[in-house]
Amino acid sequence: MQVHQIFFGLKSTGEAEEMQSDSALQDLAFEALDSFQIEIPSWGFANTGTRFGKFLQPGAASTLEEKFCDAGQVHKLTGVTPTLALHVLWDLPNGVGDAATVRALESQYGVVAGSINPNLFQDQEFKFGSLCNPSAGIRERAVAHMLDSVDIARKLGSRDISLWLPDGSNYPGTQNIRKRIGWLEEALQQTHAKLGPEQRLLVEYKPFEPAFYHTDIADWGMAAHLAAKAGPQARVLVDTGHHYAAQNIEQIVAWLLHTGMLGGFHFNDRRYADDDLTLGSIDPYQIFRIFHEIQLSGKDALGQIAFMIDQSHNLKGKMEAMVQTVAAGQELWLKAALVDREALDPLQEKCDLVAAEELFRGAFWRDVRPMLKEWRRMRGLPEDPLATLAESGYVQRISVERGSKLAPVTSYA
Ligand code: PSV
Ligand code: MN
Repeated sequence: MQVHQIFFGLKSTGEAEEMQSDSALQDLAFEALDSFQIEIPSWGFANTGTRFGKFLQPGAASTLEEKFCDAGQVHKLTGVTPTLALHVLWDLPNGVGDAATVRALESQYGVVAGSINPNLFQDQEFKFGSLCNPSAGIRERAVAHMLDSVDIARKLGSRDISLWLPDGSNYPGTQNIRKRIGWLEEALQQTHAKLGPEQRLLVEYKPFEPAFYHTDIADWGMAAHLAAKAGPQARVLVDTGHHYAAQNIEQIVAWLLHTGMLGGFHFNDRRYADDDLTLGSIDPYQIFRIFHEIQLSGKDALGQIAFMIDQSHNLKGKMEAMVQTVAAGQELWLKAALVDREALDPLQEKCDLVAAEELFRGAFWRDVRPMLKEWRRMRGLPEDPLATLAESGYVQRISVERGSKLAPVTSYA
C-alpha cells in the first residue's frame, strides 16, 4: 500500500495530480514532525502531589538515575525528547559537584541535561521572598543560588537557565512593590552578567500562587521588561498554565515573537488555575493557535524557542502521561503545519471571515494521526508508543523494582 493511500484512503488510479499533492502534503507533514522536539521534566517522573496530599506510585522515580532511565525510555518510544529539564535542589543537591554523575547518566540512558531550573522556593529563609526579600542578606543568598545555577548549566552544556520566581505577598500594604521591582532588576542583571555567550536566562511569569495578593513577576509584560533589563541573552518563558482563564495566550505569543522576546514554553493544560493537566487535554485548539503563531514566524525563529513540558501527574501513570503528552504535542504541531498559510493570507487581506476561519479550523479538525503513525514508521519508531510502552512491561518492571522504596501514604491537608 502506498503512503498516500494510508493517509487518505484508497483512490482510483489516474488521479496523478492529487497523488502529487498528497506527496507534497506528506513532505510538509514530515518536515514539520522532524522539526518538533520537546523537553521533558525530571519532576514529571517523581512522586508529587497537591497540597492536600500525594498518591504515591510504586514506579515513580526517586533518584536522579531513575529519572534519567524513565526519560531515556520516553525518548526511545517517541524519538523527540532528547533532553531532560533538571531542577537544581531536587536533582543536583551538590550543585556542580553532581555534573560528573549527570554526564555518566546521559551516556547511559541516551538523553542529555536540558534547562537548569533554579529553586528559590524550598528553603525556609525564603518564606517572605528570595530575590525580592526585604533582607539584603537573603537576597544575596538567592542571587548566589542563581549564579550557582548558571555554573551548573555551563558545566553541563545547558543553554537555558529557566527561572520561575515564587516571590510575592499575600496582603495589601505588607510589601513595597516598587522596591521589589528594583531588587529583582538588580538580581537578574547580576545573573545575566555570569552567562556564557551561548547561554540564556528565561524568565517565567505566573499571576498567583504561592502568593495570593501580588506576585513579583505576574505577567508577560513584567517578564519582558525584566528580561530586557537583565541583558540581551534574557527572554520570556510562557507556561501555558500561568494565565487567567480568559486570556488570549496566542496573542501574547505573537507579541513576544514580534519583539524577539520569546524564549520558550512550559506546556501543560489548565481548567481553573495552574492545574498541570496533560497538554491539550482541556483546550487543544488553544495549543494549535499558539503553534500557528510560531510557525508563521518561520523555521529560523524555532531554534530560539525551547519547547518544554511542565507537568507532574498525581493520578495518571507518569510514564504513560509523558508519552501521551508528547504525542498530543506532535499531533497539534502537525495540525498547525497543515494550515495553508499562503491561502489564508489573501483571505485575511480581503476580510473573507468565513472562508478564513473555515480554512483555519479545517486544519485543526483534520485527523493527523495516520500521518504521525507513518512518520514514526519511516523513522524506525514504534507506530503506537503508548501501546509499545504497555507491551514492554517497563512500568510493571519499575513498579516492582522501585516499589520497595515506597513510603507509607501520608496526607498533610
Ligand atoms: C511553577 O508553577 C512552575 O511552573 C515552575 O516552572 C516550576 O519550576 C515548576 O512549576 C515545577 O514546580
Ligand atoms: Mn512552569
